[in-house]
Amino acid sequence: MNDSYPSTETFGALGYALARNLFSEQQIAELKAIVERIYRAWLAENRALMIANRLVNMYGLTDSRYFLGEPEQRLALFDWIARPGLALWLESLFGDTLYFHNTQLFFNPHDPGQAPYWHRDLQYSDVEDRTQRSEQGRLLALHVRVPLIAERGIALVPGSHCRWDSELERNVRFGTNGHHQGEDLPSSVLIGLEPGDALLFDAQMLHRGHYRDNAERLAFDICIGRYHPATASFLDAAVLPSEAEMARLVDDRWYRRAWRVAAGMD
Ligand SMILES: O=C(O)CCC(=O)C(=O)O
Repeated sequence: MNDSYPSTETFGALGYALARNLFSEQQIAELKAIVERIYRAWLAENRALMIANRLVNMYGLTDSRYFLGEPEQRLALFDWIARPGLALWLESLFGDTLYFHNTQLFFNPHDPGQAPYWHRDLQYSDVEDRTQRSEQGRLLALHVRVPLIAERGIALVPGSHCRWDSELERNVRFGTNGHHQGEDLPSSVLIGLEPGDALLFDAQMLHRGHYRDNAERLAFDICIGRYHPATASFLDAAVLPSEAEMARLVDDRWYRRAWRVAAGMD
């Protein structure tokens, strides 16, 4: 990446920012080796569930259960996530206020006919839609998408992080009044990504994955946020580094703040 961090002022207006070539080939290869090992372990346990429930992602890749006998690899993953290139970029946008919330890995559905779906992330939680709407200006839940394979890509509705749905968007998002969640939305953009790129987006903006045109997909999402009572309760301490592990990390700030959130101290 060149010397200035991208899209500082546009994130506020669009709800996303793209950093091309933020990571080197070597950095992506290191991450991919760790993520693929965890994905294989998860698949070995969850393949039937993945097919039956039509899953397109797994989460909690930093959970200590994936690192039994591999403690150094867990440290490497925490360091990879909070690496200076990423931490400094996010700090330039949001100050030193963020905490590490979780990770997710998005892959293609088992059924190639399965359609992707427009949503705002919290719609799959027990936080009521009207609370999401009224708290929208105070929520900051972010994804940093790190594609491990080139993908075309993810669809976003720019600006939808700071307004609520139009009638059409609402009907599409909930599949009501003859609409379905996979249909195209006007003014959406489809963003193609290459390994090395990072796409930062607001998890509460309208977004949809894109499965067709991608023979295979492996998109590692780092979930980072600012404390809010509606999202803090979803933080699982099992995905956080221990005190001894944090002492060995290059930058432990996102993780220390996460422990404060987990303890209800923020
Ligand atoms: O890429 C996908 O399949 C969907 C992405 C998504 O919903 C998310 O990152 O929250």
